Amino acid sequence: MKFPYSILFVSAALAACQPQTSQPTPPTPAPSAPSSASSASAAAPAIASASVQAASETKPAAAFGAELSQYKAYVQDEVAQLVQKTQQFTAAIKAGKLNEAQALYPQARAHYERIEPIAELFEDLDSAIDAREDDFKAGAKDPAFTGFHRLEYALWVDKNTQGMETIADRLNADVEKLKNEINNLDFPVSSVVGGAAELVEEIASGKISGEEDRYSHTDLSDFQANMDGVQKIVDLFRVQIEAQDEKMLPSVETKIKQINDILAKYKTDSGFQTYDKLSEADRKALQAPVHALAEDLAKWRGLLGLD
Ligand SMILES: [Cu+2]
Repeated sequence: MKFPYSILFVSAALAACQPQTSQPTPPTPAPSAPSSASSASAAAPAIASASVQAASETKPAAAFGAELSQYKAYVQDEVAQLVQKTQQFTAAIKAGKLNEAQALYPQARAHYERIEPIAELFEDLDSAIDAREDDFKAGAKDPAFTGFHRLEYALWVDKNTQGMETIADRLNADVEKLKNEINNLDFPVSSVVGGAAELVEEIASGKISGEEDRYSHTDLSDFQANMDGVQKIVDLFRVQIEAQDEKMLPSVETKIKQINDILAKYKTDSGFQTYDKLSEADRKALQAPVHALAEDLAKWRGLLGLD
């Protein structure tokens, strides 16, 4: 689950951006319109026009078409695998095969966690697929609680898959819906770049506690998948970032390597060691480079002229 951020900003910016591709920017009419990014906390349409202006001074969002279509192909490929693995996972649940379902759980999730940087673009499906029990009044047994973590609860806490057929079917339907939605979705470049930074920050400040996979403790598999998804975005924009700031890319790559090296220590034949085996010091050692990476990535939208 990725916490949504400034969804209003994103849709306002998008709406404002679309005519941009065929028409020149109209002159800013209102004298009250913000003249600098620092006044960007005003009303949403004003923020949008300020961001469009800033972007067109450096590089118009339309110029990232090649990167965005590459990214979309990556997301589509991950979601296709998500659909397939989720079918296997839920088939094991419906057949009452506890061990098999437990083994498939992190494998299916990995395909979802790789596309988590853009999860705020499909907020409703994100909560249906990846919400935690904290989001529900009655907690884990709340009838509205669906998705991976509800099934995780059945597999590791109840150790019983009885009554989970409906949740299993719903998860299959939701990932299928996601696949169709992705096909028709425009990925705003600021959401892709900003989403990567937000996700890494969320790992450092939230996921690091083990909250995401609290019943199964398969968190390290999710972290690795998140990092894979972030790496993909870093790779897409490396040329532009290098052109803007020559120290930024080596700095980011050093941190990604530090994180991947730490994760590699916990690899097993079947995936990763469970997260409950990590001491407080182990978690802190992982948190430090993740936090530092988040700080670097937070500058990328600005470097790309998207703020
Ligand atoms: Cu998640």
